[in-house]
Parts: sequence; C-alpha cells; structure tokens
Amino acid sequence: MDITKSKKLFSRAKEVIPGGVNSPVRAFKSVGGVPRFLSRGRGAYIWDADDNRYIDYMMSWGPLILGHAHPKVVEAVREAASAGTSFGASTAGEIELAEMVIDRFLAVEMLRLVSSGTEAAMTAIRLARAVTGRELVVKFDGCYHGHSNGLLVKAGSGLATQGLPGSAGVPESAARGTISLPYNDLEAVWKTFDKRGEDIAGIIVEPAAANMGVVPPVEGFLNGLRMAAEKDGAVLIFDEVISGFRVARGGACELYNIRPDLVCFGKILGGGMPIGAVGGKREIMERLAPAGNVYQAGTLSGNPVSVAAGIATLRELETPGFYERLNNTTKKLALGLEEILTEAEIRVVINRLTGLLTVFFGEGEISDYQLVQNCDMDRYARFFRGMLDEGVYLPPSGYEAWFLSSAHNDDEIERTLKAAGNVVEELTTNEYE
Ligand code: KE4
Repeated sequence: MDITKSKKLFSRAKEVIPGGVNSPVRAFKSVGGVPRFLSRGRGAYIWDADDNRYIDYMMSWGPLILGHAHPKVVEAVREAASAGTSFGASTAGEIELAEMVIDRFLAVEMLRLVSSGTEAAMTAIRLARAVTGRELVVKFDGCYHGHSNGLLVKAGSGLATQGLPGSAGVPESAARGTISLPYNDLEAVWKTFDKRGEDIAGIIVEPAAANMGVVPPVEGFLNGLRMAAEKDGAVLIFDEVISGFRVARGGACELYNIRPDLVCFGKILGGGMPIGAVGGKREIMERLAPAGNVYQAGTLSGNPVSVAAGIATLRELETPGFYERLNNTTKKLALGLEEILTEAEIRVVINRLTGLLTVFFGEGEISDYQLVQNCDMDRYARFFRGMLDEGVYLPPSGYEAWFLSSAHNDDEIERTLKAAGNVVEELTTNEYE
C-alpha cells in the first residue's frame, strides 16, 4: 500500500504541530506505523492522502452514527453556514435542539450547549460542587471525561493509550479533589461513601464505559451509584458523550432505566461538528449563569452550524428500526470476529453494545480497567496494522471502541470479516511485528 503522501505530511506536521497531531491518539503511537492523513469520507469509507480506501471503524470517535458526509447533514451544514457561521447571540435552532434532547432523556429538564465533551463534563462538575458546597468528586479508573484538570486522574482513552497515569501540569490540589475507583466495583463505592460521603459533591461515570474499550456496567452497578448519591446528597452525573443517542435513542439512561441528576453530551449531538452539552434537573441547571451564580460561557456555544448538523442527525435517528438495525450489525460483526479469532485459537473477548464493540485479546469477563490492562495490546497493535493493510481502519488503540454507523451494512461487515480472516494467520506468526 503506497502511503508516500501520508509519510510526507506526517514529517511536515511534526515540525509545526506537537507530535504531528491535534489529538494524541491519532499519532498511532501505541499501534505503530505511519498515521494516515485523510482526505475524504463517505458512508462507512474514508480515503487517505494517497487515495487508499478503508472501511472506517473510528468514525471520528463517535459523532458519525449516520456515516461520513451524510447528505442530510451536509445539506443542513451548507444551509446554516450560508446564513452565517456564528452570531454570538441566540438562535431558534438552539431551542429546538434542547427540546429534542429533553424529549429523549427523562433526566434532562434543561440543557446548556457548549463546544466539547470536555467543557460539558467540566461544567457538570462545577455545578455539582456549587449545589452541594462540597469538593470531592468520584470517577472510575479507565473512564475518560475530557481533559479538564481534575478529571485526568487514572483516565482512559488517550491517557490509557499512552500509558499515562495522569498528566503533567495538573496541580496536586486538583488531583486531590478526585477519587478514582475501579469500574463496576460497588463495594469500593459504598466504602468510599461510608468514609467520605458528606464530602462528596458528585459521582461522574460513563454509564456504558467505552474509553478503556467497551466495558458495560454489571447488573446493579448503576443503580448502586444512584442509591449512594441519593443517600449522601451527591450529584450523579452520567457522561453520555459516547453512549448518548448511540446505545439507545435515550442513551444509557434509557437502556439501563436510570435517572441521573446531570447528563453530559457531545459527538452525535453535533453530527460531526464541534459540540457538547450538559443537561439535567431544572433546580441544578438554573444555577448556571445568568440564571444562577455558577459561571460558564463559550464564544461558539450553540453554534448554528453545529446545531443544524445535530438536528439533522437526531431527525435521521428517528427512522423506524434504526437502533435495531444498528444493534444487529454490531452483533453480526462481533460474532463473526469471535468465530474467526477463536477458530485460529486466539484468546479473544469481544464486549459490545449497540453501535459499539471492542476486541480484547484476553480471556474471561473484561469488566474493569485492570482486566483490560491484562489483555495483549501488542497483539492488538499487530491486528490493527494487519487490518489497516487489508483496508480496514480500526481505532489506533486497544483502549478505544470500534464505532459503527447506519452506513456499515452487510457488504462492509463481510469485507471486514474477510480481512480479519486474512490477518489471523499473521497474528499467530508475528508477521505484523
Ligand atoms: P471532547 O472534549 O473530546 O469533545 O470530549 C471528551 C470526552 C468526554 N467524555 C467521554 C465519554 C468521551 O469519550 C470524550 C472524548 N472521547 C475521545 C475518544 N474516546 C475523544 C478522542 C480524542 O481524544 O481524540
């Protein structure tokens, strides 16, 4: 596969952009090889600068549940942009998008739009601290909530990929305000609340974890968090930046029938344009300025182009049977991969939820970050490189989810499984060193 142009672009990029990328996981550091510089996408496919075509399972890390360049989303963006890309004043679309989220999430009575998931999570934490007058925040190992100081403790996603326990530059005082516990470990949660309950402002959790690979909540885990927060008056925050509008129309809240106090959104809500949002109980949300005294602001918050793309996306998700089809596609791919890898006597565990899956080269139930770290990430790196050579672009990290869309159909699944079959023998002979 000729990747001359990507090689040249990467060398040039490294001169002027740290690590040659604008987000660490894109650098292929944990999987090896030359990051592909992409030129276009359509449906389930992307093309790199050398015009090599790939089936894409990165899908911009989640926003593109309809696939790349969906005509209705592109048309909405074109129309909005031609009327003005930003006003710094309110527009009717922001109200419509808020009403669409409220219609899907029982827990959301009001919504504030921002420009990233990081801002959404940061704002939710600030609200929790304001309404409780407390400081401590509980998060979970391997979960990722963006890169605000206090939430980089034992985080997943790019930190896990780089093997970083946290980040330089985060003051000890910020890290001290966060307690990170093992995901799915209710006993650890109850012990922490027994000891520190009156100091805990909030719990923030990915209700369907996807930043240590896909790790679903075990039976009773989320309900236990709801009860622990209730008992001690802490704010329960669901970070649905990935799971929102993906694992179900109403996200993990609907899938697991839990009502948190606040919910964070991003990705799909903007249909591929920059967006984030925090929503929840009216009495909490009305603490946000200018209604209340919790300050938060943003030049491009509620940007009309992002809002138009989000509205167009959520409208398409109303297509009858959308989530059933997405779940069936996810299941077909997961079972097919499991069959191919198992037949080759390769130890594999595939965790999946609607529209999401992760291939772990390990065994047993993978239900927390420690168990993920015991998996063979070198083998994932070889699998990644082999699949890339076969024209299938997986997430460049074993700690990320594969993202599916309505553009991934039988043809794409069959091609992906065929590619996996071709790669398998190399997996055992270490050819993809
Ligand atoms: P952004 O600030 O990147 O828009 O969102 C942060 C965020 C918050 N919460 C969850 C659950 C998230 O998954 C994310 C961001 N996700 C990663 C992918 N796992 C972004 C990819 C990247 O960092 O390049």
